[in-house]
Amino acid sequence: NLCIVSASKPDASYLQGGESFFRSALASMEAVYLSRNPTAKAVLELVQSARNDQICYDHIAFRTFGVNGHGIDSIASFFLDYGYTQREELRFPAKKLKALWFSPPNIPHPDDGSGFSGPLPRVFISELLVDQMSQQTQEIIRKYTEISGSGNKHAALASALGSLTWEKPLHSEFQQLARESEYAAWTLVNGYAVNHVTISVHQLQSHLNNIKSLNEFIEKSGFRLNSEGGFLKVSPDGLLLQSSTVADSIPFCFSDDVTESVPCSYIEFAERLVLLQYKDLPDSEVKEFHRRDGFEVGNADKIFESTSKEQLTRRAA
Ligand code: OOG
Ligand code: NI
Repeated sequence: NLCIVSASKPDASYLQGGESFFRSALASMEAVYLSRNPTAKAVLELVQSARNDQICYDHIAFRTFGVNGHGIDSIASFFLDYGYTQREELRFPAKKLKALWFSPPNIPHPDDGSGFSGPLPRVFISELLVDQMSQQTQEIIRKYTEISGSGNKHAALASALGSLTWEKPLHSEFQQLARESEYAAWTLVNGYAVNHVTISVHQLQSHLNNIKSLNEFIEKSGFRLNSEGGFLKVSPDGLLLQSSTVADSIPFCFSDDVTESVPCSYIEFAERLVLLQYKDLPDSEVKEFHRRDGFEVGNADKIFESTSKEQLTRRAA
């Protein structure tokens, strides 16, 4: 039936022809991320070297300004065009944020692929509820999103290039945003840059394939974990375990020539345990879909703090 076929949503076969393009775009986003975030790069190398291991990404995350088409949709459209499916919404009223996550198309992947050559990751995209900010903060955000013109239509390109779609702000504008929402200040200077990638802990082959060992290993190696609500974040059902490093920071030259160090990105770790109904499956038969899927508001709320001043300036324990 032609009608149904033409109206149907892009599926795995739609991705196939464009798959290598899609994966190279992700690889460019990752290259920008690794070049700006020495901790993320070093952690990936260390975890990989533990047993010449391949690393699967559980998810990749972006932040946006929820105003005039610059919100979640701006970067989500790229993933939707390549076969991703929109899933649940998460709300963070105190932080004035909302988020959506997207699951990847179900396509065969090479067994030996690491990073973005392996299984495609979930995507987690959040947006600042700009309307709920103070007048002063809204004006700054609207100024930069407006001068970016159609920048919101090219969010994925901006992320792959490592460019902002708007001009650099004044230092005082960054400070105004930071006082009210550290998320807003982060987004103003990082734009569509990858906020973090997340290592899929249970998919590691080494002894680091449980999050407690991995956390110990990360700390022993001299990296700092986000301590908000405890190093380990556990979902109420006990099946989604997450932790993250404290973000790196990078000198940023504001448009008034003030240079100050600003937070950039971090790396996260997620272990998804096998769902109760599959608990008797032999280990060798457990696939990703037998495990806890999705995200958890309580975990995410604390992981957002990985770029906060409080975490960045925390004294090493
Ligand atoms: C996202 C924080 C939440 C998760 O996996 O729940 C998150 C952010 O910092 O932008 O990554
Ligand atoms: Ni995350």
